[in-house]
Amino acid sequence: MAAPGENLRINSDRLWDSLMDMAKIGPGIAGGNNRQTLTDEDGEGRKLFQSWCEAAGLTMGVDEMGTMFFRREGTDPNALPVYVGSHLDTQPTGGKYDGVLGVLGGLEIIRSLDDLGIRTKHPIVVTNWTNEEGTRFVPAMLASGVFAGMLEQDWAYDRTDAKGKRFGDELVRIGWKGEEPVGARKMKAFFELHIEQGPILEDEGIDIGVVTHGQGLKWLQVTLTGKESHTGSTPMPKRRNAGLGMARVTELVHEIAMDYQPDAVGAIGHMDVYPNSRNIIAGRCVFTVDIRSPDKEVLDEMDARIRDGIATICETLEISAAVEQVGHFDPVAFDETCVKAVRDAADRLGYSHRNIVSGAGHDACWINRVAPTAMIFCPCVDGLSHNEAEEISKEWASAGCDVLFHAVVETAEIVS
Ligand code: HGY
Ligand code: MN
Ligand code: MN
Repeated sequence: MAAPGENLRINSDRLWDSLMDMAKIGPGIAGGNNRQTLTDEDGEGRKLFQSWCEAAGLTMGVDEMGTMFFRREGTDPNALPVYVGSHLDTQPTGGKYDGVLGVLGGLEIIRSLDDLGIRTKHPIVVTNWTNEEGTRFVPAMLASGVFAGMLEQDWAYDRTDAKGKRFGDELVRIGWKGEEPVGARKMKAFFELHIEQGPILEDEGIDIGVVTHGQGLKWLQVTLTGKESHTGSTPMPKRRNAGLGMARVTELVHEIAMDYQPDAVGAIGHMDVYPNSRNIIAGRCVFTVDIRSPDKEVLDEMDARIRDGIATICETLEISAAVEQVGHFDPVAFDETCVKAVRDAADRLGYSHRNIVSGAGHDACWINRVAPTAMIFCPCVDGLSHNEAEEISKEWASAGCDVLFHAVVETAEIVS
């Protein structure tokens, strides 16, 4: 394929302005965003994105999971489109760039192609995947998982949030349940630009992460059941303390992850205690174990050791446990041709780059199962993400988007 011209660059100011305008929707309390999936704020962000895409002459399609597709025609309408995108939903205390950079970076490519009057053979489709974060409705990467045929749509519709609201009902409520069957769309390739969400690129002073792999992930939802009783009058030997159990499992997960350094990670970020009263021994605790590793065998071994450890803790404390796997994908190796297009683009544009494995999960990890897929990382300040203080520089955003531009246009084949 003919590589795009040296001079192809996106409009850095316009990209940055669009990021700042989107960040005004669902503002957090500390400078970031709270635009959780299928909330009114998510609906507002979707409408703004739709208005920008339609102003750029794109035609919208929405599938039954609410994922948004905006198509720029190619010269060959039958050629498989090149997809580009990420997610607009955020964590409850999320940053302005996680996911959003990849969606608005895709739109910036379209806007730049129009500025330059460039046509491509293959259509290009900009995508906003529903519920990448998985914080309001578990699991993460829900819509892309259904699209890839790895998660059942009805099961997805029945996922409920902490207030018992159903995913399927909320999708209808905000008016974004589309008509398209999920997964019907076929892709020539999918590219996702994302912030690294880790410290490597910034620490090494490197502009671009050429993402070769994504680590595997397991989310285990654990329910520990003890017995509510008075914190003052219940003798210590008679207590069945689910809260103590959760504390010991938290330590266990950390210790097991530390056994597989430097790559494995493990933590518990979601914890609910019932009845959560200051003077009642916790009768029930519900929490989610998040373990990850680039090595499938390690991930499975950690899973087994954690389940065994929970059983031992329950026996000692005379409490019971239920463990449900609510999220999982195996480690991912991205498509070599697409990864090469990313690496060659960084070279051509003169940006420093290095291979990198993604610590976070992304929609690309699922889409890689149904289409050739690759990711591009840009650095983020202190490697911080899933924190309202998440920050990137305009230069990093532009460099990442320039590389995305070249990789997408090379794959979509410039015609004129
Ligand atoms: O959990 C993840 O890795 C992603 O940020 N949803
Ligand atoms: Mn993300
Ligand atoms: Mn995220």
